[in-house]
Amino acid sequence: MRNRKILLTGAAGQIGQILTRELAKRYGSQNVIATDISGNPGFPCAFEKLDVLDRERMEKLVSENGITDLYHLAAILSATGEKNPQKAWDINMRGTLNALEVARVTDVERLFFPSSIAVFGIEIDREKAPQHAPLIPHSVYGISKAAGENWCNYYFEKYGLDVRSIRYPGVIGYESPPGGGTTDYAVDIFYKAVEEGHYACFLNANARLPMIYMDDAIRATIELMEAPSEKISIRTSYNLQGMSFTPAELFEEIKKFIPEVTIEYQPDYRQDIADSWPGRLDDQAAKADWGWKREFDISKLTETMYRGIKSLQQQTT
Ligand code: AKB
Repeated sequence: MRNRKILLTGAAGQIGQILTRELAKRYGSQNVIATDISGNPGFPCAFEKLDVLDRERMEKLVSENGITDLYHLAAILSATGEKNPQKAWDINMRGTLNALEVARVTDVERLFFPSSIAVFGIEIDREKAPQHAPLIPHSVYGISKAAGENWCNYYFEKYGLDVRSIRYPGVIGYESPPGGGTTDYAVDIFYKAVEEGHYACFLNANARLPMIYMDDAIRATIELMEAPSEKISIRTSYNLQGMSFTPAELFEEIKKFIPEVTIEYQPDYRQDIADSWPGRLDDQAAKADWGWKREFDISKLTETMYRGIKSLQQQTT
């Protein structure tokens, strides 16, 4: 295999910021190019502005820099997507097709596509969403991710493009802010608990959703991308399970660190999105194919988030 040369789209997003730093550490910052439509949040590697709808510029950046690994992260998430479904469809779908086409016509060897728990709908076993299930999503974001997964599979079958993908649960971390998702409450709650001692939650107390701590999500992504091709049996997208909890359960964990914290529940339109998502995923295929194993459970996550936010606070005071 050639030396890796990596380009990320949507690198300034919640996952992108952390993944870019990790890839720069692992492969050398001279081998990583971060791109985003918004500004550079301080990457340790090269940064280029890129709108993923601009296929010509994407192709130029990829071919001129001899990119081997393309991480196409740019997307509009579930909650923001519902406010402007046409725009979400354009960016998510056209952006993905541009990335697939650019990979096909250049020397890209591997493409990573982030999918989501949003691909599932209410018709499946939501206690443990199977790897292979009918995908009837109820949000425009979910529809675009389900279609994206199938396009990935198509490019693998038709063109032999080595496409790899994960269905991320809600990703929780303290070093980069989430942007416009339904699972964002699980990050917001920590900041509000530490800074204000109170949280108004936009989901119901009992809205159980799959979640994962950032370190596990990043490690899973890199492990999948580094796995030998013959180990990858799924070219749509792999289910990935970290942990599952409700807002009420997370609140109880946070209380162990901040006993005086209070919560109120004010479910809004995002509760409808959460109602259509599974509470847990069956990730047996990821375990069997490339050895996935989570490290963070709810108590390790809570302690890490609490201590991380506290230390950020101390650095700024
Ligand atoms: C969202 O809430 O939209 C995302 C996701 C689960 O894909 N975090």
